[in-house]
Amino acid sequence: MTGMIEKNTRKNPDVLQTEGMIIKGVGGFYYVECGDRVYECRARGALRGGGAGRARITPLAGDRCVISVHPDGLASVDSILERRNFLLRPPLANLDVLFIVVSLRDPPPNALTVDRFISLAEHKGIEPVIVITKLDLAEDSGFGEIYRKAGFTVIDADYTSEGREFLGAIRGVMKDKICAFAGNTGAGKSTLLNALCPGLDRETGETSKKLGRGRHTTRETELFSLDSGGKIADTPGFSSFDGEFAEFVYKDELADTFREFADFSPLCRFTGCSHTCEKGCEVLAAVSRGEISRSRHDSYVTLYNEVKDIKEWEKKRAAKLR
Ligand SMILES: Nc1nc2c(ncn2[C@@H]2O[C@H](COP(=O)(O)OP(=O)(O)O)[C@@H](O)[C@H]2O)c(=O)[nH]1
Ligand SMILES: [Mg+2]
Ligand SMILES: [Zn+2]
Repeated sequence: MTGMIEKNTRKNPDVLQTEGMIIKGVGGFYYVECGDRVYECRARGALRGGGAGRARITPLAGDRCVISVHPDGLASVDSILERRNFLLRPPLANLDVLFIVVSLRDPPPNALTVDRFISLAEHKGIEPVIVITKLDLAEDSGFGEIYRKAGFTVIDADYTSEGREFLGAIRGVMKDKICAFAGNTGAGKSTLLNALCPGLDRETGETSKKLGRGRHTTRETELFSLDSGGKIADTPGFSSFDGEFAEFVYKDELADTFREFADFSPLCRFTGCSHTCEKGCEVLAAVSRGEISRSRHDSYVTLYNEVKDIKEWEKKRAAKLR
């Protein structure tokens, strides 16, 4: 229940507590949306999460929280409610959908980049949705099909199509969800964002070049509301994981982030099969029969090799850094 001031705190009857969502954090302030109001709030001391350990946490855009509103209009964040998931880069909590934007040309599609995004999204319980752009510049010679076959929603963002029905399809997926766009620089994320919410008017390729902005413009992650329902994160830092990959899916969990393996992996001859080279591997058999795309399996093997030598102690150290 948001939007309404719900109850008085016992300590001070003039202080009202309510629940909302952080839509932006900047310079020690958090902007918390409660229904149709946004409160500028300070975080009150160290905040603790709602999870089992109630560890200290840094509030993120997307976090649900309880705030106190004082009679003089000042407001503060009291606590962060339990998160469904969170990402370090871009800093976002409770993401429902990750739109992976991939252009058929300029730049050409890179299956490994797409599969890396998908794997991380699946690992975090975020639904990956593939959006294909620049269909006016090149034929789709089967890229979208790889992902449709693997069980993903694939949306063709053809701006030349009559009525641009794909926008309706994307809005439909976004309804009541927290969403973000990922994809290589130049894939068409800002263009798509502008088409979905014209009021936002994000810089696209040409303008950002003209202004000489680099890749790492520091702007805070902010959630915008769509008129059609749902929230979209404007995340300048979410263009590509290459070279700045902050999070891994470890090898024991990796196969589970390739959803089309699920029909076959339980049938492998050996438990603990890595599905990379083993005799009696049913995933490999499905690849050779064409039931799993070779391109998807190639990405799996690449990601597996990246993480296979990470030791337990290194995992623990990485977990502490979070
Ligand atoms: N022809 C064509 N150009 C596009 C399409 N989508 C985006 N662009 C152009 O591609 C360039 C990069 O797009 P932009 O939205 O800035 O990509 P971003 O880096 O992912 O935000 C811009 O010049 C856009 O106008 C498309 O579907 N077709
Ligand atoms: Mg952009
Ligand atoms: Zn196997």
